[in-house]
Amino acid sequence: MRENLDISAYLVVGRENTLGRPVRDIVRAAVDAGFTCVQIRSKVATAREMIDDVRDAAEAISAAGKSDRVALLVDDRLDVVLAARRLGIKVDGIHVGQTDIPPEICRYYLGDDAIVGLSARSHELMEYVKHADTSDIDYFGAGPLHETATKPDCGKDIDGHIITRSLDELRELHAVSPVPVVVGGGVKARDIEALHATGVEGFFVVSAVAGADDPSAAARELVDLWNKAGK
Ligand code: TZP
Ligand code: MG
Repeated sequence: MRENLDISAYLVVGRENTLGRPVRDIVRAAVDAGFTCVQIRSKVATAREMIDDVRDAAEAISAAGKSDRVALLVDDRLDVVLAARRLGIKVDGIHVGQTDIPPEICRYYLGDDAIVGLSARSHELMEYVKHADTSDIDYFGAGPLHETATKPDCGKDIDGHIITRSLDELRELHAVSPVPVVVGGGVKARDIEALHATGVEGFFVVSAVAGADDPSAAARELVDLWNKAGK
């Protein structure tokens, strides 16, 4: 568990999301702009490629002088986190989904200081979040705010329909969740002010930064909007 975890501006990125640009450059652009958390997530990279991308991301965060403030997480791949750590790469934790390695197992292997994030269940979300055992998790990921081509099955309910989350639901989610909540899925600059007003602790994006023509400018705009909304 982390006392100083900041999930307010959270970049999720893999090599399939960058329009051919190095993951390192996208991470550096986001962190320089004020993003507070980075997750390496790839459904195409091999384990070795994931380790390389995690190393590059850690180096980009370090080069920005933010290794002690910006958390670096890996989606899903406990093996990659363990291997990266064994290789001396500073990885802060993992983000898992409902059908991935259970949070308590991640906690066991990564230790008390690690960050363990969990995607909240889509079905009966409020009831789930109210009663979930959060003793091993640092935050919930929730969404989607909008349907998204980046993860077309995000929010799929048991009947196969995609359920997006309304701002009212996110407000309630924030109120009932025992742990901080970060919301993503189709999030763009135009959503930030309203998302902030729900009280959730942060937003996460893939394409709004990694797919932007100018990732630095896009990241700066998102961070500025979030920070301004907080005033
Ligand atoms: N988890 C839920 S939605 C999503 C992930 C990783 C993808 C969001 O991508 P984008 O491009 O910000 O819509
Ligand atoms: Mg997963």
